[in-house]
Amino acid sequence: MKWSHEPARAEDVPGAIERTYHLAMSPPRGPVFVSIPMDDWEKAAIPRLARHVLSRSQPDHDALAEAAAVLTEATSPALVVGGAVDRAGGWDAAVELAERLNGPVWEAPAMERASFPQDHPLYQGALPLAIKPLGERLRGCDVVLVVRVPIFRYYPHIPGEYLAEGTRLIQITDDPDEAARAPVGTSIVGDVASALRILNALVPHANRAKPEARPAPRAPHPSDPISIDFAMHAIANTLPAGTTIVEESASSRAAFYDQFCISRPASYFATASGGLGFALPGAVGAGLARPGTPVACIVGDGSAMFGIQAIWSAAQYDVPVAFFVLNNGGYGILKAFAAFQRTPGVPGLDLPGLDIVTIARGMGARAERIVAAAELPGACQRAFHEASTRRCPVLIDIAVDPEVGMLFGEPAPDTECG
Ligand SMILES: Cc1ncc(C[n+]2csc(CCOP(=O)(O)OP(=O)(O)O)c2C)c(N)n1
Repeated sequence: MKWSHEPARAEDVPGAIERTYHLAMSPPRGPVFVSIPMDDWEKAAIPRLARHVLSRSQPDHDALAEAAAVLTEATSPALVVGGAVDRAGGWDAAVELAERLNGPVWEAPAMERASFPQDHPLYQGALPLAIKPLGERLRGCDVVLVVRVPIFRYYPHIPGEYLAEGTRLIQITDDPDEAARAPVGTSIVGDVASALRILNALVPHANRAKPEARPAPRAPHPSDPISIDFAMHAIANTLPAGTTIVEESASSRAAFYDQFCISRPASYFATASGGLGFALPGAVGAGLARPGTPVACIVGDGSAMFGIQAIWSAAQYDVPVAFFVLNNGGYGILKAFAAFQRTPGVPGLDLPGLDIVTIARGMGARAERIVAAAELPGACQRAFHEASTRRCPVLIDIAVDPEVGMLFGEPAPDTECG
């Protein structure tokens, strides 16, 4: 919460509401809370004129000129983009800078939006969500420019070096708090899109060899039980043009990144923090905000239950979202996490007795359950078609293989806090 406030006098309420609005909308945007005592509404307010607050702040030019010089002289620079680049309207500027550097581009771990075309030859994928593997992934880069990325988000604790020796990190962020708490590097605070444009004017096209392209994703074959790779593949291959994707797929996220290719700004949304319950209402919000365009919601069965009533809202407001529930019958990621932490058999991680199709129908959606891989592509097509022609939510409950892999492929290192 950026600010929380209760006005002392009734006549201060309009000003407080306006203040919360301007504060919420100033970078870094975020929630603000104002509490209004219940009898204040009846009091006469002091009239106020509408105001504008223009809160875009320019980053320090000298600091950017120095960063540009460091990037120009680097032998193997890399760019890491965070979701807020897209939010700031910096997608094209990020592509231009990457092409000037001719270096690899990664997305931040657990990004909430895509900020770089994933079919671009410089794109390398998302960084891993743990200290040691992330540091190792960036090993060999002498300068890493991270743009509007918290450095970094980590989930399992795998101790190691934040960055390999010899790697220098420069962060650009519009969030002074993010800059202050970063464990490594130099931070430049200011509007991210402006910073990228200024760097583009200062950094010449480099003469470096192009980094190796990342390996092409596997094309999975249909098999029963439905593998998570095939489920993602089937959904990705039936997406209508211009689909907005809202995703909360926990243990299936790696398969999502493999099989989907986000190549347009503002077309992919996920939770920024990992708190569940974002995807279903987020997808309905996207559908309301973008009438007439397709919306796909890709969500785990556990995550779906944190916001399941959003289906009712979609039905009531005729929002044509196609919901795809990856149903592995439990909290797969937590099972993987338990195995990773050498504590297998943690109770309470199964979700038996849930009939998501009946729940969805009960709230006004059309819904079907798919257990055979061969039937999935057709069901995905039907979902998009029915959602758009009938203008209603459609849900496909996909019974996927409940087997989940180990996080990072092996148990946590045997350390005090690992
Ligand atoms: C509000 C909230 N409660 C609990 C958690 C802990 N949590 C993280 S992932 C997860 C399970 C997600 O299950 P599901 O969506 O079925 O995906 P799966 O892990 O099976 O792929 C839980 C409960 C959380 N992140 N947020």
